[in-house]
Amino acid sequence: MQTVYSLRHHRHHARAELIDGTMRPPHERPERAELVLRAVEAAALGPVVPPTEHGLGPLARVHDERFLAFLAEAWGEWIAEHGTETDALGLAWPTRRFTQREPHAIDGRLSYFSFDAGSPIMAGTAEAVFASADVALTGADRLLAGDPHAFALCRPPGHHAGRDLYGGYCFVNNAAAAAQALRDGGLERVAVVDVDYHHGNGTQDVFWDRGDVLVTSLHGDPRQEYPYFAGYADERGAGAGEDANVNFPLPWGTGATRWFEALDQALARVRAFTPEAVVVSLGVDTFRHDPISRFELDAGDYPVLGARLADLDVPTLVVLEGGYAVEALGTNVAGVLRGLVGAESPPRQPE
Ligand code: OKP
Ligand code: ZN
Repeated sequence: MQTVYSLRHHRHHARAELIDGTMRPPHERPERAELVLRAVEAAALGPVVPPTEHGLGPLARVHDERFLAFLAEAWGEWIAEHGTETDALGLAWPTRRFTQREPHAIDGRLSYFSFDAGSPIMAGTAEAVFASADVALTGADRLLAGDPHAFALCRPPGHHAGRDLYGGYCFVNNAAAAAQALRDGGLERVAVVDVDYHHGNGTQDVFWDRGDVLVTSLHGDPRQEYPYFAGYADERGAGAGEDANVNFPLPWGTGATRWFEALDQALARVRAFTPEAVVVSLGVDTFRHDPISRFELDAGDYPVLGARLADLDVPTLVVLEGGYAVEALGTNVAGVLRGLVGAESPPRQPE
């Protein structure tokens, strides 16, 4: 199994994150990808390769052109207004009864194209997020070339990014772009299995009215958990996409027994859909010790998850999303991948 990885993720490194009412060092930081890379290398799962450049074309299949233009321009406009000393962050959002017109000023555009204040933009953000998308698209290429598995070690993550909205540390929806690329590469039906702790609202948005891409997500109940305004079980898609969106909201404190019950229900829906490829949005923020999440999965549960995905017996692209317990992040991600490829335990490392 190939792992696709780009060093360009380092270009995105927020100074601080607005969380719990205060500016703190960000959870979503470059170290995350480095730790996952090291664990993947230690598990000897296969070669690590750089992405190939796909340009903006495949991203325009899942995002609005104006949104992509905004991402590319935002930093330049921000520094023209505010200088380079701060990250770019919106402040006022077009909620109920506000007009939905795109403003001209950068401060307004930041809010127009985002849904939270937790996703700062800085000098290298666009470069990093487009490289992250290239990582996912290169992973999709591996499946189209006939590989049974591939791992897209994406950073920044993507599953919160909608057609024209960023937020939740996500700017471009890597998994959605990959799923669309698989469709455009000739596959008829693609299923997304989002096991990140947070609802994949962006992926749901992109494929909402589409019957050719099934989107399933297991996540914290939106009544309790971010992103709060999506992820209910009655969100089932619309038009041709009716019943091709399947949400499994789960309460704080959900442990392995209940979580795997929901996973089995999701995978039953995936099987019934008979996809030609599966894209897994893999967040390991379901881990018991994750600092921003409240599920209770243990390290031993991740290889089991990988094995359940392998049981689908469909070409599978794993796309990295969240996971913030840095001491266990690499082990847990590598655990899923080991389960997926059928490696029972990690090879012993020479000291
Ligand atoms: C991104 B991904 C928690 C605040 C949450 C944003 C979380 C984004 C998660 N109290 N802030 O889905 O892992
Ligand atoms: Zn998450």
